[in-house]
Amino acid sequence: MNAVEKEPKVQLTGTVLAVQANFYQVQLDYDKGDKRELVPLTLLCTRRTRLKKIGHSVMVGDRVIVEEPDWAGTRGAIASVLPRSSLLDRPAIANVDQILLVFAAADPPLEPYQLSRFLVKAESTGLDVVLCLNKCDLISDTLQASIFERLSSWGYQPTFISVYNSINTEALLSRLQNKTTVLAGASGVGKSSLINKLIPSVNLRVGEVSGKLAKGRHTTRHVELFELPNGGLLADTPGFNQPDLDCSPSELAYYFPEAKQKLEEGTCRFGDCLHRDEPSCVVRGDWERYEHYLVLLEETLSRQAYLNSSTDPESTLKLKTKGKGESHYEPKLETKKYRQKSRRTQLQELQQFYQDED
Ligand SMILES: Nc1nc2c(ncn2[C@@H]2O[C@H](COP(=O)(O)OP(=O)(O)O)[C@@H](O)[C@H]2O)c(=O)[nH]1
Ligand SMILES: [Mg+2]
Ligand SMILES: [Zn+2]
Repeated sequence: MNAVEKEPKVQLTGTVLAVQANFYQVQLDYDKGDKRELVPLTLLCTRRTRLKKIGHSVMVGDRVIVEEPDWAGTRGAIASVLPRSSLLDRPAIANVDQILLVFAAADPPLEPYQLSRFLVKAESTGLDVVLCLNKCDLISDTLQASIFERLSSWGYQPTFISVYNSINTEALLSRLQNKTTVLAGASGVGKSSLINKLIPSVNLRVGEVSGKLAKGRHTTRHVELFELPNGGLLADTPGFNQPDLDCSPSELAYYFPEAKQKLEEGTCRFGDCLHRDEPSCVVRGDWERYEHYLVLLEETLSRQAYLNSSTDPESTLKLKTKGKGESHYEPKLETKKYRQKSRRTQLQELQQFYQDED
């Protein structure tokens, strides 16, 4: 008896744009002039059980191979996940090329320490960082020039944009073309407005504090990659004003471009110099953000001490962080889950901190 030859499986590659329950929205790679032109561009997919068995997760941004798409129903199954070139944890997105950090030039006023913190967090991912200052319609040319000069001394050349007046938004779009970009920045700077401007079909709500902050409870905000009109993908991030720093004390200086430059031009006497009061240090000095460095250094040191203590089962200490990197230890609560300060309390403390700064 002749074995019936099985038809080869149809395989396509694509990118996961969104994950909902057990379904994956996959944007198929699109080749003009190819018969794929006839294929619907996004497929709703399930994941092959084999992938589940080997515990391979499928996440937003993943490049995947989709098998046996059902042309009529626009369904398919993810058979495998291609190796990732990068992996962000919060939000969880694979294969990101760059971070677009958006802050406002005014309203809310540009807060140097907060901006620094976001910049350091962005740099710590190792991805390229693009800095934009929105709402430039609200400031004078003179102020704009002085902000530019100041941030240049930090090692950044910010692009001033105005979503309202369409200033530099086209130029920005070209920097996003054919790349996967994650948008980050404090609440209220105009991130949702910018996405709406760049991708009119998206229509996000504006002027809304998103996520946990607004609702005071845990709402799982799912990440989604939006398709840019000229190619490329863009993801928003949940609204938060103080990103967690999870880098080690010794690497922190490298996330300040102006300090990194000093480390490339010279060498500290001690290999493990933390650039505080060690003799013959090339980093310590009169650069504007040195103070930010010291504050963030304390935070990374506290975090490291906490991590070391919590891997020790005998430990009964728990790290408490108070605003500007002041940390101390308190006896750990008996419960497994650490009791966290409410977001509202954190926000109030933060606001208090900024008021104190003025
Ligand atoms: N003056 C001015 N206001 C803007 C601009 N872009 C956004 N806004 C306003 O800033 C506020 C916050 O915007 P939103 O997009 O929700 O910020 P998000 O929290 O970063 O997503 C809203 O009231 C917007 O209308 C701009 O270019 N200029
Ligand atoms: Mg928003
Ligand atoms: Zn040093």
